[in-house]
Amino acid sequence: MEDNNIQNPEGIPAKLAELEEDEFHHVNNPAAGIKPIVKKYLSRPVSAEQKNNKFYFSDGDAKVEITVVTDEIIRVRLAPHGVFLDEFSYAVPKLEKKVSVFGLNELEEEYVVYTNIINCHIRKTDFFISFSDNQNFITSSDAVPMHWEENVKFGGYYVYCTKTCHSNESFFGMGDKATELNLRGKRLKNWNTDAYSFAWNQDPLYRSIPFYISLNEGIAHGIFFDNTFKADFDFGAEDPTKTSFWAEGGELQYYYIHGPHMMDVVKRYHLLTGTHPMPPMWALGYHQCRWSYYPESKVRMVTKTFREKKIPCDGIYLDIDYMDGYRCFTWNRKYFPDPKKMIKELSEQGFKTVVIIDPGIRVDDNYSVFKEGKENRYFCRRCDDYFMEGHVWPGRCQFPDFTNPEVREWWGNLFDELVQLGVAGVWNDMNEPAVFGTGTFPDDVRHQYDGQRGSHRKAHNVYGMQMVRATYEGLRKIMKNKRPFTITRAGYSGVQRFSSVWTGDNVASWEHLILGNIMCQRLSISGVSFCGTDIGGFSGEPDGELFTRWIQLGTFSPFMRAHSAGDTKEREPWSFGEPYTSINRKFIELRYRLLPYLYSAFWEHHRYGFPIVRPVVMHEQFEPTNHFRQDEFTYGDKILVCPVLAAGQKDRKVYLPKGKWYNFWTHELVDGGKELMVAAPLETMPIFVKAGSVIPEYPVMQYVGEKEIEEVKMNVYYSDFEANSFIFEDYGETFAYEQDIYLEKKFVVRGKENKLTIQQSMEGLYTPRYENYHMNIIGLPFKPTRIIVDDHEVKDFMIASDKTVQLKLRKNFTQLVIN
Ligand code: MIG
Repeated sequence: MEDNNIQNPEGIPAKLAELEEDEFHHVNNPAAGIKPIVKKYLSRPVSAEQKNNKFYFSDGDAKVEITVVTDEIIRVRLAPHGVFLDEFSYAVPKLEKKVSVFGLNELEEEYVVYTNIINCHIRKTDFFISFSDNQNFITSSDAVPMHWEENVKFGGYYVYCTKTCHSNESFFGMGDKATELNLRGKRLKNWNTDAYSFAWNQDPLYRSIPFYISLNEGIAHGIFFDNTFKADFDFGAEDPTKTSFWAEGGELQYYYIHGPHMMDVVKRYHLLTGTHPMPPMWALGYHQCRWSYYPESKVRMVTKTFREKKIPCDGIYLDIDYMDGYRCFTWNRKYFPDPKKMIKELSEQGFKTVVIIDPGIRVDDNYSVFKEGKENRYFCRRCDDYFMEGHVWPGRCQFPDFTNPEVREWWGNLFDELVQLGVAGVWNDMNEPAVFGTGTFPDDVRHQYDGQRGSHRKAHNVYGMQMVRATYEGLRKIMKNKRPFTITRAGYSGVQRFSSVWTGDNVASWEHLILGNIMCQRLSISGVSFCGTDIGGFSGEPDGELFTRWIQLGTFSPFMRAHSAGDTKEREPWSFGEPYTSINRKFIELRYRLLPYLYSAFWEHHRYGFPIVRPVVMHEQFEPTNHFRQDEFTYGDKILVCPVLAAGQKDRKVYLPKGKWYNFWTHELVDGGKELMVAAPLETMPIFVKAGSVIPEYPVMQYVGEKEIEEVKMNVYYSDFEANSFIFEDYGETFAYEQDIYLEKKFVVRGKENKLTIQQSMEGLYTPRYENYHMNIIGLPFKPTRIIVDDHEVKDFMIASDKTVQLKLRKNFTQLVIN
């Protein structure tokens, strides 16, 4: 792109007009003027051919492949000179054909590849590609044909796709971008970057998720541009009538994913790239982190204070200072003389220990990890065959090539000792990869790329994902039937199959609280549901109010961890004194009370591809004003929250989607479809529950597994219509669910003026250990006189002072009728 006006070696300016295409020879012919590099476009398709579910069209030179993947997903690939690369993708592990009815029609003006649901049109005059639904509504269309541009720096092509952008079209997705939720008018880049203290609109950041959702005329579709090179997306920024995406190499390969609902698109994106495995239940609790807790006495002091102050916590983190000279898989014995003993004692107090790991391996012939990597040639090499070195925390380092399956296997096995010491989770940092000074690896570093070969230009964006994959797969093997916990900073589409993520080095400011809220919503609809921010802000100093508001957001982030940089003041939930400590405790307790609800939402994510956090626009995409709402979101599909994002607030405006909602704190029933002013002094935040919901609740515990659960509270929110709820239960820490050992419960709530019926049905092979439910019926509009459970009258119920109806029930009841 920068090389548009190339001059030949003698400095003669290009004379494009005088040259015919055939006469034109690049650098071999210094006498001739060199033609400026121009973009080349597909011209008219002259042939069409079908091979099973793949269709090939050619303009005589370039070829386009259209693959029908499912009824609603079609993949498009371009080969500028007719030769496609081997099928290979880190994002889409296997491309399964799940469609039976499809075919090709040739019409006068176009070819049409069709399924039962969608059509892909290839226009005969100019190779424009467009997609329509079975009502003939065009959802996506090329604004110019697919094109490419030679790049002399690497002797290959930049590849481009440009689509029509409609005047009211909105865009969502793209992972962790630090900007408004609606991406309309933005230009964004994907190139994983260590972005310490990133600013609003700073781009790129740590992850690359080349997937967006478009919303036009109320109809959604998605584009997943599966190309790992440095890539750009332009959502009507340069030209408001065009949406483009392009990459600095690789294939032009994208998936068209049909809606019409945003939720359909997101679910289908998950079908391609996978979902998070079920996390161990403890990983959904509260985590405490800092750079760094050391020595051991400090770790013990912090954990002890949690228990003394009765603030629940499950995870305690060791940042880089636990290592010996920052050498991965070693311990600083001065700070941690007996890690096994410490981890064991922490675990007896209910703490899981999570340790950090970095990709940089110190060049040190007395260090076994380096020695092994060196002997086996596991480290990345430059193309001229020397090992690549760079400086990171340990000093001079070499870096494992995680795109090599043998290296991943080796790396995975290195965790054996940490697991034997009792470590329960691994934090993968600096894996963009980050190198001091230069930022990252030089472009010419070579990667094995699972046998496909690649320079760093191609492997950069997947490096971090392959590191955490190696970590996860290794832990999974070593821990046998126990679920490992991993967290990563860098990632590419599909990283969710291996890890949770945090949004990186944010800042203790209100602006970053706003950003964190947006980024979690965005990550969640981009496949990465298990996400969270550094609560409190990594750099800088929050005051008590900001910290508490951040704890409130974190209570409703799928991953909840407070973290802070080493040069800041202590940052635990009690660091700001009262009233903050008590409010922080109250919200962390709320997190634990809602664990079975979050766990069920996680199952819906894992098994069915639903995002855990859902922006309002996903609930009501037909309402244009919702395209710009980014404060409120639902947590699962029953609870709507709206974090307070500014200082000094006592109330705030909240939009509720249509329907009836209960104020979580007051039980007041309100109508949605409008904005309300909601009280939000520091000790509370706006939380609403959809009428008709059944929300399971655990007793407050200081950590997961502290108590044997004797009964589960079931909060039933009366509705005068029928509503379904769903609850998932299993062992919480094994992979038995993969053998179908779990329980899915369904509740149907049906209310009338003077009658409420609740039905329960169950499916699955798991039996929870508790026997009873404590039913808590909220919002009943009549005074109950008779309660019948499975044909028996229950006399033993109570009406509490807040008018809720309380009773105990056997956990396997099938029908409860209240008159
Ligand atoms: O160069 O391990 O984002 O969470 O505390 C900084 C020290 C390296 C960056 C991570 C941060 C972590 C810090 N790391």
